[in-house]
Amino acid sequence: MNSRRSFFKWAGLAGGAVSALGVSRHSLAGLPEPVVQSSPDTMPPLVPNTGRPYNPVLTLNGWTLPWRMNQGVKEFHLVAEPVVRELAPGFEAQLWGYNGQSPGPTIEVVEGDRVRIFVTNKLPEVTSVHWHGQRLPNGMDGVTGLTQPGIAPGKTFVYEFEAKRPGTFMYHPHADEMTQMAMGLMGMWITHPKTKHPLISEVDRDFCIMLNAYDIEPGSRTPKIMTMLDFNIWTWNSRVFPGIDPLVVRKMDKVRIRVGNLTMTNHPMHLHGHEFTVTGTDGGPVPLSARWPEVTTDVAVGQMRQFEFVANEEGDWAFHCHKSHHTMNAMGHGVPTMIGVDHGRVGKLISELVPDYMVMGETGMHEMTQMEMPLPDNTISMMAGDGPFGSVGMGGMFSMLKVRKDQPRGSYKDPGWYKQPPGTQAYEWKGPLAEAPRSHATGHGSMHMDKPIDKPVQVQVRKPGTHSH
Ligand SMILES: [Cu+2]
Repeated sequence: MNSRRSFFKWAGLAGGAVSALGVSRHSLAGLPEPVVQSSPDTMPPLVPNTGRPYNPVLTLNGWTLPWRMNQGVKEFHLVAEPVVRELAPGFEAQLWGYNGQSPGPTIEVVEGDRVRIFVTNKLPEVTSVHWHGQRLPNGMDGVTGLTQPGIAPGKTFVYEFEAKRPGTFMYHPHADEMTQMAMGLMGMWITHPKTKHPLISEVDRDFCIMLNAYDIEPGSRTPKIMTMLDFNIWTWNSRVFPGIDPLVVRKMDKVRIRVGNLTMTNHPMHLHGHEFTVTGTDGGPVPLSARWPEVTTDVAVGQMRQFEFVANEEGDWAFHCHKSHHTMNAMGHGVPTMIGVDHGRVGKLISELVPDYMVMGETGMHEMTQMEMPLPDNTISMMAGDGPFGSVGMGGMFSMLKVRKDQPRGSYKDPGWYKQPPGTQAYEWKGPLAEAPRSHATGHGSMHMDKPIDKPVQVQVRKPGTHSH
């Protein structure tokens, strides 16, 4: 078996930007040459041509790490290193990642595979890799200080174990986790079943999304690592909308979406237009008797979920985290609520002190989606993304499921905007509007009032201190 050659070939397959120079120079006794990805584009699924066959996943705005077979062992090489990640066009961050990107490449293996992973540390401090959710020998669990010494800068450690159970997993450091995860060191791991599994469906499309979050001040490039909860950049695979690729499927495709959460909060993942079933959790496939249909499923911190559905409704369907602050980008945080505030006088008074003061948010925040406001360099407006009918008003953890009947099988090419059949779109009512009857009667409470209220009372509530950085 000529695994070195196929390794090289796959490196090429995984996208033009992958560099695997020098792979052939190394003998199988040496380290596999690390494969590096310089592009944030979604790479096509990496179809295996050595080892057991399986149906590969698609990592949105990500890629799968090629391997080499070495006497029956699948060998991977991860390099932990500083990377520049494009979070969306025009918005870059200095993160820590693996093999050129954050998150690191998805690792795909098959149940029963013997796996050997070389981990080289090019960070300025010790690291380790914990294989989140796996059954493995204690000494391979990657907890610095507890199961192994930390991997010092410049050193390479070897992890080796059998991928015992099929499912969706993650990998991340277990060394100065607060810093290293806030900087983007993480990745997904998929173990495919080795034979037909009664609880694991064969699907036409299998998507992978890692939920991560950063706190990056508008105009800067490096995440703040001390942040505990107040992150301002909510990402899928270290991308924000409109930088997240759509999930493109053919009508009637069976679709699986795998989600892992390494942020510091939970994310209710919500799909429009379809019901899905959670078919797998951290612990593996869910028994059939324990499954129920949903349109939103919560993914808590440190959890993995996989859910499935048949894409039988054509259209461009929103798919997003349902926490509305998580579908906004950096500029949307730390802005006071201004709804109902008469800016006329306030604005004038403030502009005397602050010449560039800008009135905003009086009628809500939608106006900000279109705002022609000078942004600091290297950031993105809080809610962006134009659809066929104007601004989508979304950022962060948002994308679309694009279902088309004429999408070629296996093609992930963006088909453009859905053309709604005539008569199937919400429309403006142009007829007369009747005044709705309103009741002005005092309600019946269990305790009567001494003196009836003769005019409406308005209450102004001012919260102590606004929430800003
Ligand atoms: Cu969320």
